[in-house]
Amino acid sequence: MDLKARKSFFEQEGYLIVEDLLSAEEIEACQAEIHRLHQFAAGQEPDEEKERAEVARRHVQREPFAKDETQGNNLPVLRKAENTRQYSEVFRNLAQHPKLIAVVQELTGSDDLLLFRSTLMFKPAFHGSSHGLHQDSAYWPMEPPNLVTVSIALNDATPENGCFKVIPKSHLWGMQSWGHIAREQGEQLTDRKEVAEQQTDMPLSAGSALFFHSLMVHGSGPNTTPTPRNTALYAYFSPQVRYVPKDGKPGEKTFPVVAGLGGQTELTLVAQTDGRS
Ligand SMILES: O=C(O)CCC(=O)C(=O)O
Repeated sequence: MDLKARKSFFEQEGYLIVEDLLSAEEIEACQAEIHRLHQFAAGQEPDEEKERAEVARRHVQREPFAKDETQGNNLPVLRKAENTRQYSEVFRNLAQHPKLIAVVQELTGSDDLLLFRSTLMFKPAFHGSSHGLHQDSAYWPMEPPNLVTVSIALNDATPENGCFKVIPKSHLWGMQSWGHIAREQGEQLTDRKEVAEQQTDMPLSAGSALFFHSLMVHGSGPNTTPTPRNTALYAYFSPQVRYVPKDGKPGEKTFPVVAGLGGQTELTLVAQTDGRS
């Protein structure tokens, strides 16, 4: 697909798969860092990594439905790690990978990009639970709801180990109600029977990536296999998107700049009373 075709596919379907975005060496470096973050979560860091490990520990979440407390090597069973760019050079650099940024610039039509989210999603062997169908923009204080997320597979992601499921074209449905996200292994991904059969598996080989619109309905199944399914997930937006926090949330928020904007490293968006920032 040429660039124009990729953009129009994304606009129509709400998602785009780009194969082989990362090299084997880059995947290996990400996997090694994931192992290190699990060691940090277990308090197994060397002295020179203490400070970084403490920050990382504040951002990891244990798998809520794990059958055991630990997996091999006494490492904890984790579900995710948020804000990876704060404590991981590997994942800070990955957020600005030139191949990744080029696709997001193409899909948003903007040379200037800010980073909304930098996360690792883990589906540990046998333990990984499901993510119920949802729309990300329902949870994000950003208007218009027009962000682009990428999920980069760091292992092969299959229907059996919990790859993404999307409902193509659902980014055109507007915001809807979906119920809870964290679901046990045996649970359906949605209680809405009328849409359940529209879910489509998005298997990815390691190093390939799924880009999707922040209004697209998506989720993922359980991991019932001996193979983990780990992904790096980033959400990006152009400066046309405004920060519109709900009551009680901070009136301004600083976001990292990952491309353009004259080379500045971050930008503070101020929420204004009329909803504009
Ligand atoms: O990676 C997954 O399994 C699902 C992640 C997801 O849906 C999200 O964080 O919005």
